[in-house]
Amino acid sequence: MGRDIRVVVIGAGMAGILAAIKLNQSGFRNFIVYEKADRVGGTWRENSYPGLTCDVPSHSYTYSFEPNPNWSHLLPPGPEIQAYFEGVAQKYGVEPFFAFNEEIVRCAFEGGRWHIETASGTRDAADIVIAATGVLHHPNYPSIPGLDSFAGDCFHSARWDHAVPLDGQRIGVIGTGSTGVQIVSALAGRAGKLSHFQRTPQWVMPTVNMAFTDEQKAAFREQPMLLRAVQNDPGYLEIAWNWTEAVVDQNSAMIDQFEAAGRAYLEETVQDPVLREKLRPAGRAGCKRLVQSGEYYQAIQHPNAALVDAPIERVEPTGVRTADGVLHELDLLVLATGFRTDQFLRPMNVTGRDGVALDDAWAKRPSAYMAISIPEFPNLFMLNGPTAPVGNFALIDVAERQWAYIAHFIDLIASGRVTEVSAKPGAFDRYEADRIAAARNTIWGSGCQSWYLDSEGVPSAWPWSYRHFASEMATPRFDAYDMRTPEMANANGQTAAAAQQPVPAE
Ligand code: N01
Repeated sequence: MGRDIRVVVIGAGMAGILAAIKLNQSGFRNFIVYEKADRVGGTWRENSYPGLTCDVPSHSYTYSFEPNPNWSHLLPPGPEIQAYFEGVAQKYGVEPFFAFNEEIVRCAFEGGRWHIETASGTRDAADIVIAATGVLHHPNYPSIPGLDSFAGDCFHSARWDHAVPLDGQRIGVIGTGSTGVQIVSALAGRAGKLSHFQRTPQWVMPTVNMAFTDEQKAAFREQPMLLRAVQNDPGYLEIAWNWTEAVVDQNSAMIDQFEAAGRAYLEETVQDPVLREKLRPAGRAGCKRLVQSGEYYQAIQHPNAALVDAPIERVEPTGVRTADGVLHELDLLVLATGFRTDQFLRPMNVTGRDGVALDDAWAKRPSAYMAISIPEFPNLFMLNGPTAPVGNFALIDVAERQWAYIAHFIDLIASGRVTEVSAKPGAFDRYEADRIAAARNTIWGSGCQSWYLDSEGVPSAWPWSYRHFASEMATPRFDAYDMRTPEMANANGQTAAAAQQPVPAE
């Protein structure tokens, strides 16, 4: 290392823990992870609703370097994932690098460094900022008339109040995404009456969440090769990678196969023809994120459960009034209404070179070259940032590949050969134009409403195959970056002109 650089990581979720471990392992000690909450875990800390389960297989939803022989199920329950992240942070000795209850409110690139301020007044200055702030964590509160007038308990699925009783209660759940489906599946046998308010029927893929036996877990513990083999299960990886090729092509045969499987499952599982038609999805499978559940269709047929597909007209003090005039009386109303996914990094006040505001740079839509770097925001690198692969894929693998890419730039800056790195505006513009063109042909652009879409209806997820993503992350195009050298800073002051620099040899 040529100089002792300081790195600030924002967020102690899955990606922030990864950054801390990788920095520490690479010999960096002058870094800190600011976290607004009081412990690690990100989305798995914030979500604690009944039935919370990851629909990516547990051994794939695992850091590559820290396999876990003890996963209880094929699909891991949320609390187990939270415990895994806490355990990994502890095992890798990165806890001393976390600063909890520190919400960053301002990040400004001034005089060649990032100046950081937290809500509690802490100030810091860093050479590099890693944004590991996550995607799905700003609750989307629906604007339903009268919502505030509800006299019972009401909360968003990511703000679960565990003091509120559930057994025997009249519970309403709004939303039929993965979250609403998991909550309804968990509560059907517990609620006195469960009303599931559906605006749009979903494609539901049958999934069996097999428990690992004690013998299997013992074998994983005793045979590291076996554990590695399960973690890198070629069968699962092939389906998952092929799926990423299917979703970027609206005419893919694989999507037809998934639709056939979803239809067959609906026919086989739901007896009442009226209910079956209410549940029948209209658009293409995968347009909204696929819901995977082996329990939901059974749960909604529970004698105490009802699917309400009449549109919600308003909320009244005693319940939800639907457009057919029916008042659904409730003790508890759960808003499983998703997240605001346009809020990357915000509400932080972020300004780049020459005071350019992130809100202005992203006035149209949040984006970043290769989902990593924004022109004129030097040395700011994002993990799971805008336009990164999302949707039915393991975000841990995404973040690990992104880290390998970002590490090249961290090393260059630490070597002292380069002081400032950010995507060139031209490279970013070409990336955006290609990305938007490709995005329109993805399944997410096939005509449904979902959190994948930006304000102009353009899907914001990585619109190419995962193989392409893996290849881009493995071989950064250094010539797409504006890299400033110490000589330029000396010649022109800290804000040297953005000349087309030869790429420093790796
Ligand atoms: O949110 P969503 P989610 N009136 O946006 C409805 C991840 N996740 O929390 O479809 C009535 O998918 C809305 O209706 P419609 C995963 O990436 C992962 O369920 O727009 N309804 C929809 O039904 C997932 O994709 C796991 O018509 C309203 C629902 O609310 C992401 O989180 C588990 C409404 C929102 O669905 C988000 O899932 C759980 C209104 N005013 C979640 N406003 C894993 O297993 C919204 N809706 C990894």
